[in-house]
Amino acid sequence: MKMRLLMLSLLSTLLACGPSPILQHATAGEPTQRVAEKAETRLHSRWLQGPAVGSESVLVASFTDQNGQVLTLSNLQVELWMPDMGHGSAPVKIEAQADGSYLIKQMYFIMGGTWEVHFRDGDRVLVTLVVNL
Ligand SMILES: [Cu+2]
Repeated sequence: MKMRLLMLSLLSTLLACGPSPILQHATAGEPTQRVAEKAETRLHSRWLQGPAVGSESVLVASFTDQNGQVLTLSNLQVELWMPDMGHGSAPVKIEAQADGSYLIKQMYFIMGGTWEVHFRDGDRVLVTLVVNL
């Protein structure tokens, strides 16, 4: 009995999704979370479509510094990446908006699982958005 309790508590420890300062597990109804690579860059994002497997997802994203000032990016690059399997997806389409935000279209999450959306300004990684599908 004691052994069984020990096993159970060990199992629940292994399965626990405790809060992590780096990677926070998504709560139900909110499949995305932000992982800041550079503390000074904040991502503000909103899904207009999806995120979904197998159909186009569309995201609006903007970036601010720690003071809330909108960052002007010279060369925003957005890449979908599936870290567990080491592959990406088709290139997305980025449209800069007049208010400093970006409309990111043609995001195709081609299979279920954990995806990362990498936002870079040129070679500099700004922030990664984790999407669990
Ligand atoms: Cu995959």
